[in-house]
Amino acid sequence: MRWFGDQDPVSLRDIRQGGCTAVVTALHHIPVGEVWSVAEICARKSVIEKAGMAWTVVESLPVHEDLKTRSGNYVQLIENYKQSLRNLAACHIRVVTYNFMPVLDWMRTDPEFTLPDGGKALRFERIAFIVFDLFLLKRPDAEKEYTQAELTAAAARFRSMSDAEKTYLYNSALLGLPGADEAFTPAIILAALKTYAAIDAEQLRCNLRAFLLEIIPVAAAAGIKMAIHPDDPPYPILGLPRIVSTEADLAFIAASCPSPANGFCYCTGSLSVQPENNLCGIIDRYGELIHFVHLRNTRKDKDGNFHEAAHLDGDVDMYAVMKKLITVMQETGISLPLRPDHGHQLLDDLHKKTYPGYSAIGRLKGLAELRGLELGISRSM
Ligand code: DNO
Repeated sequence: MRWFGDQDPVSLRDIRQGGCTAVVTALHHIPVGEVWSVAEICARKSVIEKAGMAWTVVESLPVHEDLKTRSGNYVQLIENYKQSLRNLAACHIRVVTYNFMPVLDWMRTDPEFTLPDGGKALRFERIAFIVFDLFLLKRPDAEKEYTQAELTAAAARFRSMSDAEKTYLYNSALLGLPGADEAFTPAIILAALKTYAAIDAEQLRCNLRAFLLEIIPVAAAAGIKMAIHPDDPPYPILGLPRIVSTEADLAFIAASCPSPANGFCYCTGSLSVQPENNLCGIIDRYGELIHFVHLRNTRKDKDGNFHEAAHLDGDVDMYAVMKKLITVMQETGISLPLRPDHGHQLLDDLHKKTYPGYSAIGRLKGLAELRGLELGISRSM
């Protein structure tokens, strides 16, 4: 399971009681772009080991915006990134997750969508997102990206919303901004978006390729496998290009710097929202480059809305995915680190404030279901 460090309301003891043998974490207190020193990495590692588990995967070693835009201080930032990789390797950490999403990480419009059983899930509602874009953020020219029917529906929705609902939507949409505890004003966000004014998908791809050509050889030499996380949701938003959304994107990344170290975080929740992605086909074609697995389910509708469904429910055929992953593990002889990605807020979770998606009980339910599925399939193969 993922652990956010000492300030995470879900403790290492909770995680261990869930049956985990390892945690996925990051040095969230170190500002993005600074080197992760051996001392800091070792300190975190020993806290986890004292709790009876191992630190096997970094999620994430964040990529500074200047590296994505290849501007400002990017030359030094690349050196820092390489040094962090070497330091992680010196501490025997072998898998590093990262993403290349401009400005934002994930995006939802409602982190407390109530399910029929009273549990809560993360949801993306397209019209609410358009309301955020047009009327709360007031992004210049945003209306050009939506259909007339969507614009009309968004205007009607905005008129019907109370001030409290508007504030809730605004805050929800910004939860996926790195450092989201800070107060992000529309002016700050619009300024960040503006840094991509001259960067289209093609340019961002070139920047990613340049980044890979620099860091992958260092990772490979140090014995680290890099795992790029797909875009969530997997399409452009707020006028920003997104280039890790489809299988074609994965093919571009793999071909940009061919190396076993240049791999993927296979996130079923993110990839499944793009209807063109064939999740089992991706494992067939890229199984050997999958270094880390996020298992999460989604339920989407024809209007572009989706919510996070229970791990064995939803549009992802988790049985088929798990079977393919087990086959890859048997063929390669490598046990892939796998975690339940997100979970509903259930039972006592409903009275606690955790990182959105990272409740204790909801994730444990997902983990238990996934482990049962894995054991059942592998015993029968
Ligand atoms: C959300 C996560 C992402 C992921 C990063 C990886 O819950 O899946 O924030 O950690 O995109 O860099």
